Amino acid sequence: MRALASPDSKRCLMPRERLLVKSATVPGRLDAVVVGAGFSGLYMLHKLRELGLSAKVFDSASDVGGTWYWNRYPGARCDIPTTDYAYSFDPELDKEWTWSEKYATQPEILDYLRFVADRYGLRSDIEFSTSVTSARWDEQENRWRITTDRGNEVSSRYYIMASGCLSMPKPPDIEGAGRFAGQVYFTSRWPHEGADFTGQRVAVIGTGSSGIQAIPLIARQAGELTVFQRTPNFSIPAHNGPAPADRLKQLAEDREGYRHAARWSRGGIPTELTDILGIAASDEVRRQRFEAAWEQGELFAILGVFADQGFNPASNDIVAEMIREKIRSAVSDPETAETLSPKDHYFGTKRPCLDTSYFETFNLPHVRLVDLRRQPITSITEDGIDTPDESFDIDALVFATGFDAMTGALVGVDVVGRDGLSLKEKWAAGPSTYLGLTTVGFPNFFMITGPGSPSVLSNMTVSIEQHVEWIADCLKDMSTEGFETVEPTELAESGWDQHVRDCGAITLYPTANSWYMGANVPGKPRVFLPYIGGVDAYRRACDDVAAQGYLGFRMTGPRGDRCQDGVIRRMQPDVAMVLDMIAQLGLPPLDALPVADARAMMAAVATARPPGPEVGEVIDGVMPGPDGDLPYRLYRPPSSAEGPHPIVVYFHGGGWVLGDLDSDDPLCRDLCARSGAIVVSVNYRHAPEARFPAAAQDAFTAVQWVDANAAMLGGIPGQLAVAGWSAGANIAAVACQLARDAGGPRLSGQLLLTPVVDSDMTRLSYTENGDGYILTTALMRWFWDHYANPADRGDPRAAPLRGHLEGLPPACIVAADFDPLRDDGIAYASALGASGTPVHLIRARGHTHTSLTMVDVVISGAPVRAEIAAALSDFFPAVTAPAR
Ligand code: NA7
Repeated sequence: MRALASPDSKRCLMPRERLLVKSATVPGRLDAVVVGAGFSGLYMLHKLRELGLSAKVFDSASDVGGTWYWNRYPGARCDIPTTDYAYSFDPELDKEWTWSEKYATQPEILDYLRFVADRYGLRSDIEFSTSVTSARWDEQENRWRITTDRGNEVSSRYYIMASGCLSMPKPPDIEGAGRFAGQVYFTSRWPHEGADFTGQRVAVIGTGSSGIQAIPLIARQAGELTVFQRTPNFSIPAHNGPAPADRLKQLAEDREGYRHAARWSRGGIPTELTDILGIAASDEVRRQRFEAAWEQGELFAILGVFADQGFNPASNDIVAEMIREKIRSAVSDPETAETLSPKDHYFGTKRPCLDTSYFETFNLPHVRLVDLRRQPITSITEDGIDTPDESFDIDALVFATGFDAMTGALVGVDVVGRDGLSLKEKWAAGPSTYLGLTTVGFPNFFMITGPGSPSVLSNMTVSIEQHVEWIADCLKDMSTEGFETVEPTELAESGWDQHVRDCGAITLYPTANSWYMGANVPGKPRVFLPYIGGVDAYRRACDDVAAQGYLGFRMTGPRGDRCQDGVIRRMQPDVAMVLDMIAQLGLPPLDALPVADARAMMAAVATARPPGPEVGEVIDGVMPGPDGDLPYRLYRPPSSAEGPHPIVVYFHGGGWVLGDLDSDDPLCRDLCARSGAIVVSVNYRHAPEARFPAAAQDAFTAVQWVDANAAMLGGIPGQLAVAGWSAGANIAAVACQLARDAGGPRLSGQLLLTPVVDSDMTRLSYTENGDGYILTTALMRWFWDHYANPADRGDPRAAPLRGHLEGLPPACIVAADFDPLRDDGIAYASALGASGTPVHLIRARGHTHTSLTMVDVVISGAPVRAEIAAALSDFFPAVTAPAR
């Protein structure tokens, strides 16, 4: 082992760092106060010292350790392999500590943190057994005034909460909780001297991670053990033992490479992600992947059996059912097994657990499970626990009832920012943060692993290091540039909150009553608290913020202010993911290909996508066109919706060059199933074989034919609308103008999905989005060149925006944020509106030109398509749409 660093090593600053030294040594005046001496607080203190800043850490515990100081219950271990659950900032430190097991016990992790504290001489700046009770921002001084329960008051430039995500125990919310006269234990506040349950009648309330870890060990001692379970939890065997050999080998061969991979992984552990979809895999593949993950005994393995299990209920259920099977085979009594089998939430949406013989414990004759759903606790009494039918006399009661997670410790301190607003008040309806690190109204205030950061969904140590390093870099940059305060802007914060919500919304997580959702604490707002976009994506966002001059932060100082306002992530997360995946395929741009090859590529891509929803019936046919037959495909709504139905004539996208009846098939199914209308998708003639105005002529002819044959098609005569996507929306809009000019057919509406309505490619959306979102400016140019001569491009049959816009049917226009055609759509909506046409403009926030059509791939498109379908149904007010 290397000699311990001198506690004074912080004074040995490199010349560059000397610049950062503040006027630190005035008693009671500090550069930084940190709350908490766990993993976060210790590393934060170390970094602050490296910067030459004066800092003090306060912790209510009598030693370092944070969560590992308090959670001393029997069986307490981490549930991330300890090879990964360690600091990586100092390779020497990393090499000096060897864990004894795959999942280290609480005493060993606590020893590790003590070792770290001593190695860096951190204790001299930590005040133990001291809680920070309030922190108030002093507007005059630009400093925090911080008071402790020992009556100390300190003034600090920065205030950093390193108070942990699971550190504020949830107060017992059970009738009579304080009444029990025997021994009472909380897993989160276990006595240092331990507990001896030998021969006792013990009750444990709670079957989360803590309960599941503690119960098998308590059962070994207890004379009788009764477990009171409200919600059964998914748990997999930890298969604890020596640290995994493969990881040790990787670390030995390339420690830095391994740690780097962890930092840029999805969850903070280097893991190979699968692209196998549960719904598409064979039974054999499903079983093989599941059993391998089960054997591995790691949370990220079982959470990653299939790529879609976090999103797709059917895929999730495959994994869930296999776990339930395992529970049934482990527990001898079928009724107990059933009670232990989780069925009320999707696997992973409540924190899954790792256990050692948890389920098998219920086979022991002295262990009993009480299902609180069937037999709720009416009261805790002096002697035990009462339920409606039974009283349980006990000697000891263990509460394993969890925490006020993620926000409890933060609002537990009276933190008051600008204008006297407290953090508790600000967050009354749920937390709001920028990057989970900062929050508006609280200058120079940082949270480590706060809500809105990956924190509890990741390997905490990796997330902690990233936060600490980001904060340290920020303080360093501020100092270098002469700024004294930093605070996020409203715009940046609301943008981040939205992004955090968007990321959660595409997963199954918000469906569960979990502590991720604040649902375990009565009265707590139901908000999905962590950021689920991944450690890698999150780190990239934080880095981008810094690289863009601290985008979304206002910095002030004696030399002036700086504010680069903006939103760091506006794109829907699944759209960004799909774009990344497409980029990785390295496909050539369509506009670089001959038309035949471009068509072949599009067709090949289409074969790999999900088929879209079931509809009642699909019929292929042909209709007469101006120059030969036009193929069509008719989609009838699911049989539950009785016909006849309104009809929508639909034209596919593809720049007048690409596409066919198959290309938009999932979208047509989706529109049909959601709106309850018959969709007739028409394949029109394509360029360059048939140039302008062939496609437009075909569209109008198709509309006329469908109108004339509505009854034969199962439609309601006179209830006809047109729809299209992209170039298909172009010819749909043109067909409306031609129908008006021809005096019919009378159309009930036009649905224009990200339409081309003009040949002018100079609108701002072309500049902003013309490169990199599949439909590029170059591709639009390629389309136009194939479709229409320059001289024709101003013709209203090519550019309907330039036509007469009076007397047209009501319109629903969809404009996507990241689409070169966004402003085309908006311009058409406003021009139609100005001409007296009712217009419903749907802004597809965070979407691209193509993403809304990616049914069952881009999940965030589903609510937008629901809105589109509702607008489509509204074209036919006399007809009842199916329940949505
Ligand atoms: P958890 O995971 O929140 O588990 C708490 C357990 O206590 C859970 O089974 C709860 O049931 C149960 N509980 C809570 N309140 C009650 C009441 N009033 N009556 C009955 N049962 C109750 O906390 P843990 O300490 O186990 O684990 C926290 C995290 O630490 C863990 O996820 C790891 O990340 C480490 P519920 O599910 O709410 O119905």
